[in-house]
Amino acid sequence: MAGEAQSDCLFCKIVAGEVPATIVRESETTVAFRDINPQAPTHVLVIPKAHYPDAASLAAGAPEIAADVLREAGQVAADEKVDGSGYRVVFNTGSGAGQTVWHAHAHVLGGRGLNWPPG
Ligand code: IU
Repeated sequence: MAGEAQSDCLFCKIVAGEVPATIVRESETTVAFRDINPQAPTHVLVIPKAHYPDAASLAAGAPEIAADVLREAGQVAADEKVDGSGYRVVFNTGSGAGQTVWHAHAHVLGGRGLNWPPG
């Protein structure tokens, strides 16, 4: 069923506390933790606790949780004090765009200059 934890999903395991992560924020519906391979001084992932494979399926299946993810991404930026200088919220969607983990997640990147267009 949509949203149910998947036994083979790394991020579901982080939500369940079965895999360690450096958690920086948690809400009723979301968890935010530091990316293990940071691409910027601030690189935090915000994920829904419920399992949806990507941002589009999250937005279609649970739009209120998608809004929670975006709100928490903004809170992470404020907590990390990168909101003043500018930051980026990215949902890689599909392998061609670099998605490697099939549990929806927002990358919150900041603390350095960010080029446009992205690579
Ligand atoms: P992507 O958009 O699906 O490529 O992002 C997945 C991210 O998850 C990527 O930046 C990884 O460094 C990150 N990550 C992690 O933080 N912890 C893990 O155990 C694994 C991946 I595997």
